[in-house]
Amino acid sequence: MPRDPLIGIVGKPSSGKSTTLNSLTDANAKMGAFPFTTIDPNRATGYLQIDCACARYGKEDLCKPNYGWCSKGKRHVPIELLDVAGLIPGASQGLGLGNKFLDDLRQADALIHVVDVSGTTDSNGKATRGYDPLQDIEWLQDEIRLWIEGNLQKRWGTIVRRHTATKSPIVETLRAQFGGYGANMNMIAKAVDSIPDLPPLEEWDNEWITKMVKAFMKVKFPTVLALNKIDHPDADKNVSKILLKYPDTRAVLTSAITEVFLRKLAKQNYIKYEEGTEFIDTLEDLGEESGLKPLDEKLMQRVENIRDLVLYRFGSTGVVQVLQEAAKVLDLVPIFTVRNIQTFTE
Ligand SMILES: Nc1nc2c(ncn2[C@@H]2O[C@H](COP(=O)(O)OP(=O)(O)OP(=O)(O)O)[C@@H](O)[C@H]2O)c(=O)[nH]1
Ligand SMILES: [Mg+2]
Repeated sequence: MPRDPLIGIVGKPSSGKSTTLNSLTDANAKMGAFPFTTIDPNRATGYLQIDCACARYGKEDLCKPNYGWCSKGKRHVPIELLDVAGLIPGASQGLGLGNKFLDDLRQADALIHVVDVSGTTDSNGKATRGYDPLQDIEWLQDEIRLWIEGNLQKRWGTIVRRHTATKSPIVETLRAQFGGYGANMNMIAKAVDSIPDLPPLEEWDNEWITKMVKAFMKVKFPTVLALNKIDHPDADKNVSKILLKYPDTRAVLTSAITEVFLRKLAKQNYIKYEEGTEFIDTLEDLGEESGLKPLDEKLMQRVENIRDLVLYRFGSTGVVQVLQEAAKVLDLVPIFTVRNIQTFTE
């Protein structure tokens, strides 16, 4: 079987990358209100929820997949998530933790860019107020592009000489260069085809190289924005600005910290919570037979706040939807294999 898809979680320090990872997986990555809490990447498995084929045949009770797991007709398909160190402006030139962790991202099939829309952290992840997160969206893409471009430009002379000597097609030459990012021939052909009037590679100047890398990034690292910290009062106006400026980007509103908290409460049997939904039930809602533990006043107040500020306003904490959006950009097609279509075994 080919490997599970890998999604890289990127963003500036303190935007909530590790919190997002923890909210989607059983990982326990360190989270902290100071930049560069994460240095070495954290990898964990999240589960994408899709409708399982068993439900179409009323075979939910028999469904015991070898791959992922199924509950009541909902298949949970494993997806690998990689939470890396924060990126800051100038990272491609080595600022912050620089290139090291960009290398960790090479094998990613898509990216989730976690943007802190509360405006409480500056571009370096330091605590502030009233920061405009709109700028983060652009410079982060630029840093990734400059990193790929830098790797290409270092060897450009040699690349062109070999390309000319071997009379290779452009896709072949680029395949050798972009192979390190796990790119296949199809992806490179798609990127090349997307650029109109592309001259022969020998004639490319820096502008053409930039165009090529941008096209390559679109294919190799399709990106979903997680507009995180929507529970913060300043988030609304920043979200509106971002959606207005980038109407075509895939963006999902999230409160990763809320999801982490709710999953924890559910695990400790204080609430019933269906991940990705707006529904939380407490002992008060469900009664003694639910087996739930009672919430003290403080916890009750927090749950009420979460209902008002996040769940009722936005419909959910958004993290499950982020994973679903990421799966969409990956163009994943689920295939349900069974040995026998009558008995649905294996
Ligand atoms: N209000 C609010 N705070 C959040 C949310 N998600 C994360 N935080 C807080 O933001 C801070 C940074 O979170 P992390 O998950 O450590 O951020 P990171 O992006 O992994 O940071 P680095 O590892 O330093 O790059 C922590 O204090 C979190 O509690 C959220 O949805 N809402
Ligand atoms: Mg982190």
